[in-house]
Amino acid sequence: MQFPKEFVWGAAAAAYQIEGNTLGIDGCGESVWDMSCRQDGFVKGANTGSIACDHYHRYPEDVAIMKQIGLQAYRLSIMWPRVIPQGTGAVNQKGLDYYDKLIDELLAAGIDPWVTLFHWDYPLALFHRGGWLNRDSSDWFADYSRVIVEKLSDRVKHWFTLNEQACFIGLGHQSGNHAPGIKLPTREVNQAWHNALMAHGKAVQVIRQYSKQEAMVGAAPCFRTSIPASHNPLDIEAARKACQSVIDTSMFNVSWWMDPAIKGHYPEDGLELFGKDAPKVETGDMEIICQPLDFAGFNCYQSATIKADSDGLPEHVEYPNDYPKTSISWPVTPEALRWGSQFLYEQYKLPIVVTENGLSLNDWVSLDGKVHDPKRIDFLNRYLLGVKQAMDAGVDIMGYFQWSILDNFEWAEGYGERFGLVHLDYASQKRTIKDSGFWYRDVIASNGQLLGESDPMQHWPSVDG
Ligand code: GBH
Repeated sequence: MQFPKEFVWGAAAAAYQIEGNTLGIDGCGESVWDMSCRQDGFVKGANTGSIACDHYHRYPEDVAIMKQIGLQAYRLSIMWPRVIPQGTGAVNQKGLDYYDKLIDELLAAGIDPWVTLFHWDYPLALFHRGGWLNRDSSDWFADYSRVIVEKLSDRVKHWFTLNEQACFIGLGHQSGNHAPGIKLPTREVNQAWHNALMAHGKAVQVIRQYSKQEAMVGAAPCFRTSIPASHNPLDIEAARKACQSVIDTSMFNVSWWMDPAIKGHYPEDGLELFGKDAPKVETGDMEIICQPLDFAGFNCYQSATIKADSDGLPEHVEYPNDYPKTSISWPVTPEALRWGSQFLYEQYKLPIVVTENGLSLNDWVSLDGKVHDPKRIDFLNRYLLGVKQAMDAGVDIMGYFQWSILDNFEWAEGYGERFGLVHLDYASQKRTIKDSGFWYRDVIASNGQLLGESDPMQHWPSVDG
């Protein structure tokens, strides 16, 4: 099993999920997640991100663990209200210094920092000024981005603008189960969507203009992917179609994000589907949104499986009741990476970075003091085979970031879902590297040679019955 020499092996996390120390500590401002966490019943177990993994104080220990695992790169995010407590205006020097020190710590450990500007911790003060619905929101984001880029770009080369717009708009403003927890009519959801796309475009411009070195820029979207039920060309074509078109009014259609960002226009089928609820586009908007990118991020967890019906149209294949699922109840579908990467690459022709992939299990520390998580090893192995298969099929994949380095605050699910390579005892803040963490260390050290050669398509899971 040969991966290219330049293939990047990393892991990821996000500020609000690991840092803690949000509520006024060292001048940190509040985010919409701080607000939603206070709301009765919003987060399971009434958990909040106010302590989380206390990474804000314990980052030297965590970076040492990353080094022990041998990470080549670490994808982190910046908490906007930690740096600019009101979202715009005065900079909190302590907050900015924190990221400065974190970047230095990573570089000293030989780990390349890949920075996401926004991973959902939207400044509460800006939410009260209309948030993403306010047409000024993209300028607020651009101003914030400039502060970060001017401070860190002498050392940071790889940037992501927004993490999963489909989630922070779709789950945050449409279904309402993520912060800020509101349910807007479709028209307004789309306007917030459009403003977030504008924010993406302006942030790319800021990075290009103010970076102190040549920067590589992308975003980290998530979306509905599909796997063909068999290698029959009709099934493959149906899966491609299901993945590439706008099929519903959810925000999880890949082209609804990627077409504007990469091609400079909303997709026709989406405009037709949304009709009068489509975003209002002003002159010049698309030129801002559509900026040249260096790679396409891809957050990948699960996929639907699609076969061709008698007319060749996409038809969902239901997973049987006993189909393997993660603890959060997502189906285990390794080929999501095999086919998702290919469909994305065909459509947008950008090198792909797998910006997130992982699974939640109910892990615990065993009596021998270790965390045995063979299922996670198996899962990651299978999904990584999917990456390799896509590469063998000609898809350009630059690297892979496991989600996540640490067990952490899983948003509305609270601390009940553990995605980490490293176990967190939240009461004592003790870290324990799981078996999968040691396994990933060996995978990295062997540049992927350790992965088995088996073909997940032929062995498991089989939905053909
Ligand atoms: C990511 O969200 C986040 O970036 C990260 O912060 C989080 O901790 C991690 O994953 C684990 O959840 O197929 O149309 O039904 C991913 C959340 C999961 C949201 C899959 C969309 C299904 C979309 N996504 N989900 S669809």
